[in-house]
Amino acid sequence: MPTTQQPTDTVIRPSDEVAEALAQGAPVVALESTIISHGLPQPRNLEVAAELEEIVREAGAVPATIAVLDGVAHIGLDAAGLKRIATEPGLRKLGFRDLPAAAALRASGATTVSATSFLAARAGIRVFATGGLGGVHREWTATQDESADLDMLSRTRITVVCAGVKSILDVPATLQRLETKGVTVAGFRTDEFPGFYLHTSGEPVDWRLETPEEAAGVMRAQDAFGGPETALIVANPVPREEQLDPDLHDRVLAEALAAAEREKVTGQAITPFLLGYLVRGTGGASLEANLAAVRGNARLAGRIALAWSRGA
Ligand code: PSU
Ligand code: MN
Repeated sequence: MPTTQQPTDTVIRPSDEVAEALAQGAPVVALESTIISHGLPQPRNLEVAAELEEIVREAGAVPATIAVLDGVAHIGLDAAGLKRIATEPGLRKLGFRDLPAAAALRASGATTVSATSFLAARAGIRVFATGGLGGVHREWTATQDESADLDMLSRTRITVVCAGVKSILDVPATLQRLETKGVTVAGFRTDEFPGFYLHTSGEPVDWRLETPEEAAGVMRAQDAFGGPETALIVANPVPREEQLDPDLHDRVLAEALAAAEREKVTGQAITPFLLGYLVRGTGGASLEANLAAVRGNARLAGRIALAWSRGA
């Protein structure tokens, strides 16, 4: 039987800077691109893409924004790549399952948490920063819509720093799924699971980490136990003073959910639809809270990557 497997480097390409950092065991932080292409409005999104990379650098790590360009999964984008992600009309949103088709058909797209986690881990990156994870949608009993993020995190050895899961979701159901799937969840300096735009979702979290070194310790323990390659979720809340006003959040989210139902928005389109509705419906306040959360996550991810690279 002839082998049909392509060498990884034809489909996954680290930038020179990322490849060098990984070879030296230097800290690297993966950054997601769907938040840039589908999660944030233009033209702010391009500024944010650059800013997040800068935050990771200031923390002492090398940023690796991940996206698929013309069929190749790039681990680390240059300025032209970032610009394509932020501005290319009709850019696809690629989950893990879309990667083979995108590669074979030379397509381009931004990667979600599921695709980014997979690609980062394949490239040898252990720490990843995003905004809020995908999860179980509120209409799950009717639609069975559960983000592929959760399944991927149950079989990928990566640490994801996030502000919890998006508050448009069914948060308790999502936490339950993470428990069932064996994904380790810890709050960073909090006993409550963050609420993405909000400092807290009101749901408790079992483990609390105080320092990046403690997070790196959990990662080492994951490896020491071996077993299923599960993720570590470090849930890092947006500071209270930068959160979206909870009453405004609840009111506009209810409107957004009603609008999505009326307009029959489903599948991959639902998350960008709801996030976009919230930005407009809160006069941009949700955007500021989202950005504050993502910035904090990029910073903490950089510090965890540094602690991880320094070893025990
Ligand atoms: N975090 C944000 N904004 C986003 C996302 C995360 O602050 O837009 C994206 C991530 O890429 C996540 C995706 O994987 O939303 C979830 O989409 P879905 O619900 O269709 O799986
Ligand atoms: Mn979905």
